[in-house]
Amino acid sequence: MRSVSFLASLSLLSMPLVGCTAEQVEQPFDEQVGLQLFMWPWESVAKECEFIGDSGIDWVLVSPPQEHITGSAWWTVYQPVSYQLESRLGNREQFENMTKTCADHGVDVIVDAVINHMTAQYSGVGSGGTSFEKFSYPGLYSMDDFHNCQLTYDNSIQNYASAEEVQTCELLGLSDLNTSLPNVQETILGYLNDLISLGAKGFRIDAAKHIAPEDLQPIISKLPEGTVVMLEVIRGAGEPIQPEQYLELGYVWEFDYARNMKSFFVDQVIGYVDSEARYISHAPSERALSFVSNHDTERNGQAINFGDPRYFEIATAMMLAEEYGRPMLLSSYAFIEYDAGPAEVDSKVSPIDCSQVTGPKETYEDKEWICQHRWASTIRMVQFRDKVQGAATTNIYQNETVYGFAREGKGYFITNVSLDQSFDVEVDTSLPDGEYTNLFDDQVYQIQNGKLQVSLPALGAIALVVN
Ligand code: ARE
Ligand code: CA
Repeated sequence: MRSVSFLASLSLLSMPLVGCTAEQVEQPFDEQVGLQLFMWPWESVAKECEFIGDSGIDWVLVSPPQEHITGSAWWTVYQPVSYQLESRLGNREQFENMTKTCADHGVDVIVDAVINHMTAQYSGVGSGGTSFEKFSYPGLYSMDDFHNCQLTYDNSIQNYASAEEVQTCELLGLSDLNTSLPNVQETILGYLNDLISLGAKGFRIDAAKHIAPEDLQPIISKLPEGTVVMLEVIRGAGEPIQPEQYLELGYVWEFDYARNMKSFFVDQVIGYVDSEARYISHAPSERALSFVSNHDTERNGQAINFGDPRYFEIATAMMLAEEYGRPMLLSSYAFIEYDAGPAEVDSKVSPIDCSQVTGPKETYEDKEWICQHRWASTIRMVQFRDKVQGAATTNIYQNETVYGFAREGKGYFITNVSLDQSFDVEVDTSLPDGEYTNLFDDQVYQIQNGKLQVSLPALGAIALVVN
């Protein structure tokens, strides 16, 4: 099944927001692996979609496509100037060509929709030539269309413990749209529908935490049937706004998944061993997107990033092997400075060529494209995930820095996250006896009486699957 029919039931969306649990929401699609192509230009995405589709990856998340403020920092694309598709990543025609080409290869394009705010600049000219002021965007919004929260000295969010502040003040000083207004909702819907008319299959709602669910509901409920919605509501301890409040609107990224994955490698202890307890603080699996890192967490220290390529490789494999959520891979570029954008010529991101990449390198140059999604073990694990679909997590093994588990009768994954110690293990794999090839390195292992006996080196990993 290639076409995503998420939130297919519109009646679902007319249900009251209060008193409805996630269980009531239909789950029309099976395992689907996504890939965030951070700051990839449309032409490069289009070229890469053949490989992506052939690999069994089902959807890609692309960076925001709308006109944006100018500058070399990557985050200019998160400051919309208009909803024209004129950006450093490409134009309207290139965007449409990308969605078509990707669809031809069975890959859905999910678009990062920046709809909470516009810019933080006093005034300027955008990437498509539009002149704007912080509270005035010709043909779209004027002063009255923005919140003016007056809750903080500069109108920007200071205190995440105040829900009102989080949703009506300015995130990072970005002019905050008054998303409760019908005309603002209408304008946003117009933008999203335009993207759908160009072949977008769904959206990541950027900064969804900063838009009240009741403001999003009237927008999302009017999207065509089958539109996929993913919401960025970062889980923050003790905050009044939590991902759970958005589950009826779509999927949420479970940030604790990425954080826990990092702590497994850094602290070398797996938080909860039991398969249920492991996800205890997480959004329900059927509503969650799991990820090792995204473009924010690879920069802010909360997750594993390209600086530890072997961690990234093993963690990605482990995510694909685990039952929880729907995984999203990340493919991005190396950086030294937080702000640094990718290589550009004439304010357009230069084409990306991943065709020579088959695995992680030890280190990366500044601005080098890492092409994580081309790593052989990752692609094989995408196929592992397909093959173990529906199989329960069993035979959990944990000792010192070694953690392993089976997807009952179908696949087995084990890793040792120690940096310097190897461990001899004998584990019950639940797999039929026979010869298996490790998806990481082609080494062949024997399973006898369901058991695997092996010396697992430092940062070793084994993934076996029944073909
Ligand atoms: C840039 C500069 C800022 C400057 C601003 C305006 O870095 O210093 O004030 O411009 O001039 C991205 C970049 C930002 C960038 C912004 C605008 O990450 O650096 O600012 O674009 O160009 C909160 C939100 C969450 C948000 C994160 C960043 O809840 O939604 O902050 N994430 C999304 C995107 C970002 C993007 C934006 C939103 C804005 O993924 O890439 O910003 O469109 C706790 C809370 C979280 C909070 C987090 C960080 O964990 O629980 O909710 O996340 O702290 O504050
Ligand atoms: Ca807001």
